[in-house]
Amino acid sequence: MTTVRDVTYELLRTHGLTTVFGNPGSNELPFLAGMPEDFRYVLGLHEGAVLAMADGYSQASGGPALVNLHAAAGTGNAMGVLTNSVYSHTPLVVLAGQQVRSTVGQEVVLSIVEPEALLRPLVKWSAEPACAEDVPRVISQAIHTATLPAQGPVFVAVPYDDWAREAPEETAHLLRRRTAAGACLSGDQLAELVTALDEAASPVLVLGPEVDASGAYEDAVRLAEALGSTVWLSPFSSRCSFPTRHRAFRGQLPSSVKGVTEALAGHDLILVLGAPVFRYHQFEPGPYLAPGARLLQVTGDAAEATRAPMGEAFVGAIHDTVTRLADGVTPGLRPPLPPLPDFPVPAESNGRVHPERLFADLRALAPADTVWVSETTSTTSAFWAQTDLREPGSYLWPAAGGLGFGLPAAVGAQLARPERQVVALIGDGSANYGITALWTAAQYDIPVITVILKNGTYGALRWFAEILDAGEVPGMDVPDIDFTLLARGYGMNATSVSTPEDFAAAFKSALGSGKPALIEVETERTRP
Ligand code: TZD
Ligand code: CA
Repeated sequence: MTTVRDVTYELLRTHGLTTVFGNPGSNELPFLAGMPEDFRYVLGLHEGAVLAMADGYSQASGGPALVNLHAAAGTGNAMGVLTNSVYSHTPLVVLAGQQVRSTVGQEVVLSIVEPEALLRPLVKWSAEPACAEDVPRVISQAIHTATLPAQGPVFVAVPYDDWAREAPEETAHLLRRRTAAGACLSGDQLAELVTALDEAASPVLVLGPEVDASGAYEDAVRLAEALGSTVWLSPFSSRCSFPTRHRAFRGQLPSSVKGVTEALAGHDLILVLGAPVFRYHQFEPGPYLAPGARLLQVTGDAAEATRAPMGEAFVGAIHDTVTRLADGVTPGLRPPLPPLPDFPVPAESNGRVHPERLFADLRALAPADTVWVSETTSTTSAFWAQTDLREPGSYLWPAAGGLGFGLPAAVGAQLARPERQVVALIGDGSANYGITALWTAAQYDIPVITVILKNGTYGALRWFAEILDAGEVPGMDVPDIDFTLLARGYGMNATSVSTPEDFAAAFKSALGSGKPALIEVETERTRP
């Protein structure tokens, strides 16, 4: 007899979903028991870490990732970091174990009440199959829904007595199903964009995470060079879609209305590719656009197009659009841009390492194709000033600012990309939300290097409190945490340093070891 479970594993296999990120409970045991040998189960000790590991894995691999969580409690634990997956458009297929079908209505212990509602509005789609026979089809639907544009997380709750039921023969069709999306801009739409770009006196590109995620990074460089335009990353961009030392690169846009408008002043045409318009954060009102500026947005996500407060939006595949624009615009209309100035000289380190110095040193110490996963909130300016990212897929950041992403996402990214070194840059506040992922890295021997920037405080919040003129605020500091003890407790090598020289030695030794390692660095306080 072929069971619902047999067909489901076969289905997961056909979609390449043979890595399961999970944390188990009784409801999940019938699915997990006797997992086929070609599957690998990656255990995380807290569901936030499980989900963020899967997210990092998915973003680094470019494909969907499978998550298995326990009932409502385990699923709920993952919700905080799931806020990021929504805005990074990460195709996560989250399965949770539901209680025995006939008992759910009684709300027996571990039943998920209203499973469709549990993760709303974060998931793109959620379901509990209407009967056991429909489980494989619903999971198939979930995978296709997560991976068709605009990609995003989905949720399915499966009653645990369903797995052993006989699968109807017709479910075999699911194994051969495919779905494909082809919505590219029409020739007329593209011509309109090309004309606008050619006729603009001073166009500027604003690139969002979708450019890097869709594989359009190199074409974005071609487009910028053909246009002779400058390039910004969109505010709060969760990926880096352009080489940061290219002469066209101007950095990441600030996150307030006023800041964005000022940064883009003087451009008559703003072309936003693969980003919302805009992901503002800091409330600093002002005009959305400078007088005379025209804003055109291209995005693969219709919701990003419709909710923007200004501009003209086109909804279509980003990679295709960037390629055709790079081919279509008239090159050489504008004078070449001057080269970038040298890196700024980092501030002095006195007794503690200044973040600018740390990032400058890392630029020299780490391989050029390092994948940086950053969750260190008061050091963003220092990072962009000192960093030299020159490859696609070099940077991940929590897309909704939900902390607890960075440390586990780096573990997942390193698992997905063993050929590239992954370095996590994590604040001593942020580290605690996802700290248990150190154990997974150690147990599965995933050689990620975690650098903890220890300034003893929630630095970004201190800065924000000043901006809001909030006066004294409780709960701003996080003194007396020894991350080397925590890391060793989870089975990982760890060192603590307070000078650039000791950091360099520790980092080289971590790189050479091929083992996961944590380096705690006593850092100076700075502003975002
Ligand atoms: N909880 C969660 C899950 N996400 C959040 N974004 C916050 C709380 C609030 N928060 C921020 O937005 S930044 C920040 C907090 C607590 C401080 C992080 O401190 P850090 O980094 O040590 O990681 P810095 O460089 O000292 O700011
Ligand atoms: Ca801190």
